[in-house]
Amino acid sequence: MNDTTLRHDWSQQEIENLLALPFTDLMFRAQSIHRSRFDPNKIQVSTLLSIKTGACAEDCGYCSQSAKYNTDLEREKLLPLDEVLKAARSAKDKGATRFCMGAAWRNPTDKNLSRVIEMIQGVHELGMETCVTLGMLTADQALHLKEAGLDYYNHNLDTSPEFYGNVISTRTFQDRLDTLEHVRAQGINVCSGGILGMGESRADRSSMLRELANLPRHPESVPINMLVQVEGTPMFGVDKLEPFEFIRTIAVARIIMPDSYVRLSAGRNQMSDEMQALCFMAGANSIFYGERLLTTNNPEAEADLRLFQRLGLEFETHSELQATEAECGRRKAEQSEQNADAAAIN
Ligand code: SAM
Ligand code: DTB
Ligand code: SF4
Repeated sequence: MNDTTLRHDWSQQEIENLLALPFTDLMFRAQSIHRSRFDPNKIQVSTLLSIKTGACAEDCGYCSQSAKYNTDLEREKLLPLDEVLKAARSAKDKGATRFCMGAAWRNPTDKNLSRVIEMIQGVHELGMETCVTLGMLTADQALHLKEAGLDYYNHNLDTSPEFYGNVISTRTFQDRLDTLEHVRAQGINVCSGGILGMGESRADRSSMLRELANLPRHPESVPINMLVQVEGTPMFGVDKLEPFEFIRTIAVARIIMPDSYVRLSAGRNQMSDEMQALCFMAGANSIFYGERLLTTNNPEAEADLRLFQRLGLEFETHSELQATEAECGRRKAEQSEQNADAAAIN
C-alpha cells in the first residue's frame, strides 16, 4: 500500500498521529499527495446562493438561519426561478464552474423539491455544474434529483459523532449518514465536510475526518468550514481555533482523501491572505467565490483575484474540472474493484 491508496479503514489513532506531525512534515506529505493527483496551481471555484433563507426548524448551534435563535436575519421565501438563473449566469461570467443553491430546510417537501428541480435544470442548461443543499432527503427524493441531472448534493457531517450533541439536537448524526447514503445510492456526487472552531477538541476533528474517510466511498468534495460566528447563536463568542490547527486539519483531509476536492469553505473573510495560502499548500483546491456565502460575507471577488494573482493560482476551467472528475472517478472505481477482490480472497 502506498501513500495514495484510497483507504476506508482509518483508525482514530492514525489520524491523530497525522495531526500531531511536525508542521513542515505534515505539509510536505499533504503537498506531495496533492501534486500526485491534482494540478497544485488550479483551484475549483463554486458560487453559493441562498434560495430560501431563514426560519429553519432545526437548532444547529452555529446557524444564523435557525428559527430558534434571534439573529437579526431577514427571512426570504423560495426565490423565483428567473432570479436564481440571473445569479447563476453572473457567477458563470465571473468564472465559477459550479453553482450551489442552499435552502434553510430541515428537509424539502415534494412540492418545493419540484421547484428546486426546475432551478437545477436551468443552471445545468447554462453549462455549469449544479449542487444543492436542502437538508435531509428520502431515497425517493434523491432519485428525483438524480433524474433532474443534479451533479452534487451537499450535506455536511458538521462534527464528530461524539461532539454532535453539543451542536444540534433536532436531528441525529445517523440521520445525516442516511441522507448521504441515499445520495450515494443514486450516483450523485457527494459533498460532505464540517465546521471547525465550534469548541471541539482535536480528537473530535480526527473523529469527524475518520467518519468522512471511512464512508464506503470518499465524498468527491469535502468542504472544511471555519465557524463564522453569528451574534445570537449559541456558538457566538466560543474560543477561536488556532489557525495552524485549521491548516493541519486541511492537510490531514488531503492525505486521507487524496482524490477528493478539499474546499476551503466558510470563514475565509476572517483569514489572512497568508493563512489562505497555507491552506492551499496543505491541499485545499476549491473555494466559494463571490461576495456572499449564504447569509454572511465572503471576500470580495476583486480581493480573491488579487490574491490568486499574487500566488500564481488559476481558476480551474469547466473542461479541466470535468477531466479531473473523470480521472478521480476512474481511480475510485478501480480501487473499489480491488477492495472487493481482496475481500473475496480473504
Ligand atoms: N439546511 C441545510 C442543511 O443544514 O443541511 C443546508 C444549508 S446549511 C447552512 C449547510 C452547511 O453550512 C451546514 O451544514 C454547515 O456545515 C455550514 N454552515 C452553516 N452556518 C455556518 C457558519 N455560521 N459557519 C460555518 N459553516 C456554517
Ligand atoms: C458548506 O459546507 N458551506 C457552505 C455550503 N456548504 C452550503 C455554507 C456556509 C455558510 C456560512 C454561513 C452563512 O453564510 O450563513
Ligand atoms: Fe437549518 Fe441548515 Fe441552518 Fe441547520 S444548518 S439551522 S438545517 S439552515
